[in-house]
Amino acid sequence: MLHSPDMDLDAITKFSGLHAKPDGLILQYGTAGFRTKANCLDHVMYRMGLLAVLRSKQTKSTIGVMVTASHNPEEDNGVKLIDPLGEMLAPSWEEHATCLANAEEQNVQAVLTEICHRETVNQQQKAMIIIGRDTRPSSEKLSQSVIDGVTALGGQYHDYGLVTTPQLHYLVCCQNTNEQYGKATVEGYYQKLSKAFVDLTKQSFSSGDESRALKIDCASGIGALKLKEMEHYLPRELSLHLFNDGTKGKLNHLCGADFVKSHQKLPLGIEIKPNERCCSFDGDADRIVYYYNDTDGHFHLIDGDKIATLISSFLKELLLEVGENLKIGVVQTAYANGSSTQYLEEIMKVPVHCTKTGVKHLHHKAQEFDVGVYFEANGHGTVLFSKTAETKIRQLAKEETDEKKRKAAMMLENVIDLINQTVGDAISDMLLVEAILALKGLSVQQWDAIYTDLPNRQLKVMVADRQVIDTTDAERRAVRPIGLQEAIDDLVKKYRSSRAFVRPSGTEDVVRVYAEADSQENADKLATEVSLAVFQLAGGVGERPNLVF
Ligand code: 16G
Ligand code: MG
Repeated sequence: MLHSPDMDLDAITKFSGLHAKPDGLILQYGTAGFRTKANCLDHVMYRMGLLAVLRSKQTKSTIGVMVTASHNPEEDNGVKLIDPLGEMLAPSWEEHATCLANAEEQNVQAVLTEICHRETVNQQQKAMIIIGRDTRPSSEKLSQSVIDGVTALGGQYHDYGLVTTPQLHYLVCCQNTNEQYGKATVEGYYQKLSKAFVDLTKQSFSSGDESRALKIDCASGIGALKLKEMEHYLPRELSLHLFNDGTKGKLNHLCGADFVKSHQKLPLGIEIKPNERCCSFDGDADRIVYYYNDTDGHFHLIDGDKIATLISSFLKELLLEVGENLKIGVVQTAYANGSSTQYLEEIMKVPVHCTKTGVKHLHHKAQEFDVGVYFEANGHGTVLFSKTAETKIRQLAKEETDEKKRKAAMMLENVIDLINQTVGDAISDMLLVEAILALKGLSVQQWDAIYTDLPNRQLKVMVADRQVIDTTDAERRAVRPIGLQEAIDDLVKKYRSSRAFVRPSGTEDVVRVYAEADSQENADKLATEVSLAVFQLAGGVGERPNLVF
């Protein structure tokens, strides 16, 4: 076995004993890091502290560690590592993370040594880790375990304490770009975003527009704390009313973006009048959905697809005015409503691409465009500008003599500074949406009316082993088990404007089923029939799916 002479093995072992792994517990670094009940995670936190040090040494950069379980129940927790430019951890390191988290106590050292060897980690290199956490009661102690891991391997750290997930991504990026991306403080984040927002909205707010009210359900999470801090930086014309602000109520319980999206109804704890514009954040403020109630009391959801459509049509207009042949593209997943894809492709004439579920896949694809807009229907998304596009836009904003063109470039420059390009960010997305609505003078109903969502239904099916389902074509078709796709194809044929797909969840032990059709009744029927096919062909357990709507 190889030894890394400079790793303080005694220190690792000593601390490791204080953060013992429960026997037999196996966890996976999934689409969003490790996630499970908070009381099973102490050893994982400690070990992710160790791993972050190795990753920092290898990349010679600051690495982030975020303690959160996002939209999961308050009793859960989780952890994810953030790579140098604020991106998700590289896939090969996800594997190391899984290996290290699952190693039995006596093998921890060997696994660390193996990772150092495989990744040629230079032990002499300094390591710097920055740490953040959400508002869960368990988060403070768990982030202390991360710190124990970092210090056991001689790494330095800065604990930012309570921050949103996207803020930590921002901070990592700032640290590794010599603060070119922004000042590496939470205040720096507020300053950068609010300045861009003020500049972008200057013309609309100064034209005597009355105050624009927005009601925000903060999921009783970190978003509330951070919005309260940020409010002082924002113009008074944007009046934010916070609900579920964490002073009472349980995190994510009957509220938050995930609840609103999946139940398609108002969160608890918010009071709204007809046609008032509202939005919900999730527990770590990296997702946002909008909604309103009409005068008949009907609830209308404006999900990630509609946010992407609003943003991309605004950007496309500006890009046309700038006229530099900068290409815009939209990236979605199979969950994107069929109407949104059709609208983007056929009416807006914007190329649309579909990737597998999970931010890292969308992010990766969006990097192929000059301007890549990516959003999941669940409200996670952002806009990426290529270096070339950014340079060009900043140059035009400064030097262009054609007034109209320069103004468009300046607005694009404001968008570049306003949008968090490291990851989807509820706060930054909200400010961009609010700016666009103000500039365009659009009401929430007018925005909603861009296109009509096809009725849809999502269901879960319990199976003995969800990995028996294998998919292709960005999860839109099942290749295993044999016969399942044919069964789905036959069912889809029975309904108009219909579509359905199944995929194993990356975060829960279930198979997810999605169906869309011309009416809610048909979408419900199709989803149920497809669930039954999964149950029969993929080893369903427990109760057989049946129509319950
Ligand atoms: C995670 C992903 C999210 C995805 C969701 C799907 C990140 C940061 N988050 O929350 O993008 O939509 O998983 O969950 O990548 P599922 O696999 O259980 O359907
Ligand atoms: Mg989240």
